[in-house]
Amino acid sequence: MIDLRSDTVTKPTPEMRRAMAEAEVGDDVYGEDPTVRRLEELAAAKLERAAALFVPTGSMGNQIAVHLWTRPGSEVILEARGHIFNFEMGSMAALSGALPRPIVTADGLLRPEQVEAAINPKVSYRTPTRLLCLENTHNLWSGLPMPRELKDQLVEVAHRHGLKVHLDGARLFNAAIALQTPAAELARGCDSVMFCLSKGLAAPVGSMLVGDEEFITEARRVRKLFGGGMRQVGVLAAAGIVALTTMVDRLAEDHRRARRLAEGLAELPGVALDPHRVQTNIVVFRLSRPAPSPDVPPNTWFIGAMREQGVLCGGFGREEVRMVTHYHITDEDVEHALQAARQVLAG
Ligand code: TLP
Repeated sequence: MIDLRSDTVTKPTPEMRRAMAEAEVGDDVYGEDPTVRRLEELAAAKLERAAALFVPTGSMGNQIAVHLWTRPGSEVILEARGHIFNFEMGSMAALSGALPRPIVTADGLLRPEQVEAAINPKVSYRTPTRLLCLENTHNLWSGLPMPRELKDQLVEVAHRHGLKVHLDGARLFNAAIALQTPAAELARGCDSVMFCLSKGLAAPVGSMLVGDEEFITEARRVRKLFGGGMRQVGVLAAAGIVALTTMVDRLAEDHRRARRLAEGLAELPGVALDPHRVQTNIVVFRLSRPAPSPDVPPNTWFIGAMREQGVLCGGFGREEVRMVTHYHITDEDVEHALQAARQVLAG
């Protein structure tokens, strides 16, 4: 099977497995795991921040930040197709009592004036707006990277109105490679940043939450509150260190393959896709033709037919299909997937 469902399916590299087997460990709830500490120092240094915290998942990292930057009954501004709003189980409401204020955009990029207009006035009879969440790269917008200049403008507006800014940088290093801008620059000004080790960087588990000392001290407390205090977790952190030190530069290969995939798909009948929008490792496109049976959503039909050809893809809504390139996807796999799509759409 050629698995294009997500870069989350990546398995640890041989070097990671070795590092995991040999990792020095201790009880991380007591702050005694030397490998976790090394990973946290490395992550903080990469983003030029004071401190970092190893968390089990990207979702937990995001939700710890939401919890710390909001109060029950306050609002969070985010892009309407963002992960925090769509794929985190309503946890902002369930865990923090916060209310999302989603903003619909035409291209996945929030504009400063849209954010400014969505901030409630500071009067006693309006819900306080406390947080702006950004996503770089933007998953559902075909992995769109957010340029540093736009991020700077958004941070400026948010801070001017007293909001905090959290960056969901699950794929921040993909953005850094695509924009040829250091990850630290893409994150600068954001009050907290989450990035994942377990996606394109191929570590089996784990994400990092990064910020200043005070934030990370509080984040450690909330991680325990959410049930994420882990013990001899250096075995996982060891893979994270290998991920951060050896797997970033090769992301360019995933981006090249995703672009090739997008260009091939865009030529097929029934595919609505602008390949120029694909700048990182995610290809999202709309199927503009109905399924053979009217009861089946077009993407469910397409995904099922692709599976029969040995290719796994993901779907959103009724019409959107997602294909993600990663460490295990070769040039031949891309050509095979294109051939499969050609057959499915011709038939
Ligand atoms: N994304 C997953 C699914 O949940 C959709 C994927 O396959 O892409 N932020 C962003 C932008 C993400 O894409 C994801 C995972 C997360 C946060 C959450 O990370 P995890 O899965 O570690 O909780």
